[in-house]
Amino acid sequence: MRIDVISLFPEFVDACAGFGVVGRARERGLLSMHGWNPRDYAEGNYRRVDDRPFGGGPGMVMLVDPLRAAIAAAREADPQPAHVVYLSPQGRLLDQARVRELAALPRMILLCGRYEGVDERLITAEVDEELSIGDYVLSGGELPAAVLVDAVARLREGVLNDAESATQDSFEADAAIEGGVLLDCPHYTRPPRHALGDVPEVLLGGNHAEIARWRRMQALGRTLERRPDLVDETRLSPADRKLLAGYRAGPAGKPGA
Ligand code: 4FV
Repeated sequence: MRIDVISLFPEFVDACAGFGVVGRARERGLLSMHGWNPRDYAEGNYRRVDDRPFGGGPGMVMLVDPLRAAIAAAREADPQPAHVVYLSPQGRLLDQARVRELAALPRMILLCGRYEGVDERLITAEVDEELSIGDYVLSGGELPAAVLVDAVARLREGVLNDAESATQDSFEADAAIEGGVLLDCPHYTRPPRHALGDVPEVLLGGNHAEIARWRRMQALGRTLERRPDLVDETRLSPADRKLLAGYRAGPAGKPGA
């Protein structure tokens, strides 16, 4: 996969995507990233990339032409068609389902805004999709771009090794449920006994069916407790309804019981 980043601080996203599985994916050529700074395409001695908003109001707005030239340069750098994503609070809220779809693309161009945002005419002309990482305001689109790169890269074939496999993650395939997605179950590792508590016996018993059942019970219980918006309880299967009842029935179902 190729990802081009349009940003006044291209080294920012490049740095964020230089560690761990994403960094390794780049070393192994499973992901390539390229930064384009609109200031390199700005006219005049001051190489302006922003100006005051028409209609007044606080802050500055990013100019059309430097961004348009930077996007054009990124497009021309590779013959593959690019899906252009503008990271902004006005975008659709990013979720794992959309991440999975984007991870299947050969190429993306990520547009990172600064100041109050980007001139609307540039968005209309060049942007295929607006995505938000959450209902809060950041000082720039670089962090959201880095979030998107990380979420997409780890789903690319060969990026995660078996131990790191994504399938068991929250919101992932194994966490799929009739009418929703599940949060992850609790995780434990050595030591089995600790001053802070013991690892649930079921996890030490080696009975994989029992372990899978306990993990699904935990995922169900915690999801309904913490994110009831993620699951439509009325659509649970009889088996999951029984598991949930077990979780709610008391300590037996609770972690560390
Ligand atoms: C944002 C978000 C975000 C808004 C103005 C950058 C900032 C500044 N992007 N999800 N939340 N962007 O806050 O994606 O230009």
